[in-house]
Amino acid sequence: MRAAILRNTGDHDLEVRDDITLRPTGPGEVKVRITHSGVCHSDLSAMNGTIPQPPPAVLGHEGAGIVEEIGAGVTSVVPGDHVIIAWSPPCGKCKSCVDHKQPNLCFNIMMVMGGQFRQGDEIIGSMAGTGTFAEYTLVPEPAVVKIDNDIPLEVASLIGCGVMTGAGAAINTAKVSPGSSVIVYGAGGVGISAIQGARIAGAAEIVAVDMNINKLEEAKAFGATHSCTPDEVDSLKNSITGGMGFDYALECIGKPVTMRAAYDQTRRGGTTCIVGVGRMDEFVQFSAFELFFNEKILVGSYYGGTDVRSDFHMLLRLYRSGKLDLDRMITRRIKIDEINDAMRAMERGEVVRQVIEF
Ligand code: PAD
Ligand code: ZN
Ligand code: ZN
Repeated sequence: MRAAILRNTGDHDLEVRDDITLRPTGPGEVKVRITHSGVCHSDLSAMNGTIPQPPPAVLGHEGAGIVEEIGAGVTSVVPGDHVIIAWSPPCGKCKSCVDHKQPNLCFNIMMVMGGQFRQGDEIIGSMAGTGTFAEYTLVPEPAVVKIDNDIPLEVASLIGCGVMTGAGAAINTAKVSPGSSVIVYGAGGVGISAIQGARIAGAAEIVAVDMNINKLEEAKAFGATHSCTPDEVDSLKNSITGGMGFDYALECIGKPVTMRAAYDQTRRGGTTCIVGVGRMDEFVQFSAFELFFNEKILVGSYYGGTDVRSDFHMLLRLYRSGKLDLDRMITRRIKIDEINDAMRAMERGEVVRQVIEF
């Protein structure tokens, strides 16, 4: 089958091959025919080493498709079911899942995912254990969430990462409250989803910040009430918040400079939510005084604080009722052969989401 592989960390291009196979479906596993995969910035970050991903690996982690085959003991899906792939699925039994009620942080399933692809005898890994830049993948049962067959699978694929992450960061992690002011750094797939999450949560003002001016109008179509480039933020802060700062700032880029800016634009006592993924060897500085003095809540958001078993359906209900716009988030539909062009377009900040159609 066809798949896009990262051969070495730092490679500029993925290798699109047509001789990749899957190992046989084992007990508790589900083989999925991937119909659509979104292209998330984290895939690019796996290529350049921002996100550690041992090569060789089939990239892609934002996918949906149709169950092809189930292993012994699988009960939640049957062949023909439509599913969204979850890259951090809950085991449902551990401390994270049960005691802490943070199933997004469960490692038990994630630890055993991956290693499903082969090129000849060579084992090929997969991004976050999922590898959705391939015609088929094989994952443990908790990593598939069954959805209704009438949901377009291209839309469903986006929920697998970017939409769940951004909307979940606003709704679950930051817990944006009605009538509040929100600033979102980055208007890519994750940032646009955070803007939509803030709108759904009832924010009064939502400021989108992006250095790419094409994104500024686009962000307004998804619910931003204002938009600006980074150097124009201070004047909007003054006019919207009287200089106090925003109730919530969500960073959806992954750079130290914008993480620091998000903290600075948060009002005293407000919430700074870091969604973007930066490098392990990059740092954000805070003075030892300001953390106490400002009493800001500084919180990371991993997969939008989601419980995929319920939140995917929550987002799909919002989509069906017209409150979450997913159709217009798809800037471009591509074939797997165009994946490297898609990465370049994302690097240039030209797109909200590109979806690979298999
Ligand atoms: P994207 O590339 O689609 O969007 C990023 C946006 O940021 C683009 O519109 C850029 O123009 C803009 N931008 C870049 N640099 C700057 C800057 N210095 N100032 C202003 N704007 C800038 O990415 P995405 O939306 O797919 O992903 C965004 C981040 O979220 C990225 O770091 C990704 O790895 C991360 C992510 N986190 C999780 C999680 O679980 N926390 C999940 C998925 C993605
Ligand atoms: Zn992602
Ligand atoms: Zn668990």
